[in-house]
Amino acid sequence: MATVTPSESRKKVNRIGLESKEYRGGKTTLCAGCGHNAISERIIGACYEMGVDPTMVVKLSGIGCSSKSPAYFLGESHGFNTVHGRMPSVGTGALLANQKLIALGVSGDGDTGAIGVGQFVHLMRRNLPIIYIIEDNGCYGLTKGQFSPTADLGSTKKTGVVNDLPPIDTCALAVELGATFVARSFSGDKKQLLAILKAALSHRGTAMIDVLSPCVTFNDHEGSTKSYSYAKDHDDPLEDISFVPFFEDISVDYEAGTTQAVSMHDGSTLYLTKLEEDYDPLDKLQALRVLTETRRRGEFATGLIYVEPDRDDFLTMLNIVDEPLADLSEDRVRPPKAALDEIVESLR
Ligand SMILES: Cc1ncc(C[n+]2csc(CCOP(=O)(O)OP(=O)(O)O)c2C)c(N)n1
Ligand code: SF4
Ligand SMILES: [Mg+2]
Repeated sequence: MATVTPSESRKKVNRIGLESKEYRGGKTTLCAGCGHNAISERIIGACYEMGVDPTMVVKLSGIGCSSKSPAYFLGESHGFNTVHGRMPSVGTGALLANQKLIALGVSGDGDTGAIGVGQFVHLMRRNLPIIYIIEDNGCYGLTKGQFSPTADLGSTKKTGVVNDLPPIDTCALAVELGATFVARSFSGDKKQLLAILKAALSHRGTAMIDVLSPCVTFNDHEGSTKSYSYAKDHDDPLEDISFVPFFEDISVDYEAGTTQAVSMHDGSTLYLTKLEEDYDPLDKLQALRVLTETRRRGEFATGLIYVEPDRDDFLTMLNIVDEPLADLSEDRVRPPKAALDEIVESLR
């Protein structure tokens, strides 16, 4: 019989008997201070606290630094790093094959808002049971910082190029298209993001979460004392072109109903407005109004913006059998010859 040492008996486990470390993945290769790393930590925390069985999770992503991040959490789960912007269709296939899976998707603002916008639009309409996180840094981090479709109008790149296109608000788009759970948070707001992720894990339907997540390496500009170029002039190791500067994680904690100004590494300021405690997320018109009004003031509304808890999800609507299609024997998924003959005969 195995003996249990005192330290083993003291290990903290969740409701399915797993320790927090069993929800971890590989070591991150993203830049230090990248908001995406903080989001991975919250995903680990939410799955641990909710007692999610990691072996029943399928992690899905597209292409980008954000889409690499599923490698850094839930190492025991299934994973599919799809083609750029094509996570929704692969996720749909995975859930049709096995509707017992918990689908957890991570995309980027480029992956979702540019090449993947067509798939995103239809995913939001269908209410597939999937958590769809956009790690939103306003740029294509992996390909060195080009503007993405969520970049603010008038924002500048370090080359001085000005973005002259208006941004897509993915939350407003998702609400408008019929998504049944729409939230926004900031990678550095541990408490709020954890709460939103836990709520998303309890939702049956598409849970779309836009998480503002600073790219510390490319989303910067000249003149800032915290910018890449400033650091480059003041730090010898930066002679090496492959050097990526080290930045501290940005962390915030602010009250419901207040606006918090957050200084970003590039010297710019992000204004986050937390929804009031008595805000009613069931009211769709109010959700769209709040998103529009905060955006006009140059702020981002954060919190659970909209939820419609009772709508049938896509798999229920399709009325497919409860058993995973992947487990059905061939005679149950393939009509016998006699049935096919009957159909052909009826068409004569
Ligand atoms: C079909 C295709 N087109 C273009 C690319 C180049 N590419 C790789 S990642 C990326 C954008 C990533 O941006 P985002 O989704 O915002 O992720 P981030 O790196 O900012 O986290 C692009 C355009 C690609 N890999 N595949
Ligand atoms: S380039 Fe930007 S988005 Fe990519 S890992 Fe570095 S900080 Fe994160
Ligand atoms: Mg991006």
